[in-house]
Amino acid sequence: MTRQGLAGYPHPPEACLVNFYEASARMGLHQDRDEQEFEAPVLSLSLGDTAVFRIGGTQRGAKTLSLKLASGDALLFGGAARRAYHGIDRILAGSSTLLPQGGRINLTLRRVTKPEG
Ligand SMILES: O=C(O)CCC(=O)C(=O)O
Repeated sequence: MTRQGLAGYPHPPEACLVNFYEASARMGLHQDRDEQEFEAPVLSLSLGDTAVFRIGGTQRGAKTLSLKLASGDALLFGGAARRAYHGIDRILAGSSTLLPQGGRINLTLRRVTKPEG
């Protein structure tokens, strides 16, 4: 792996958001737009139970597609997908034994500020 790592972006992330999903948890469709730097992809790492993930376009109401994110999966929101609406429809309880109590952990690593220079 190069210094740019999975994200293919030459500056380190500045924040890691940790979400824990119990079996009944959902996350509605939203855009990640709190950061100042949109050239950097958001790197999403999934641990534990599989999630049914939904992603659409950059406009609310655009066509969406659904995919399963299993434990160990890494997903990059980069390029046009950086501002795509996305969310979690459901958690498939019991699909992983990684977390003894079940559930899912999602880590999103984010560059927040624009690099200087
Ligand atoms: O849990 C996921 O895979 C998505 C997390 C997410 O959309 C977010 O933290 O903004």
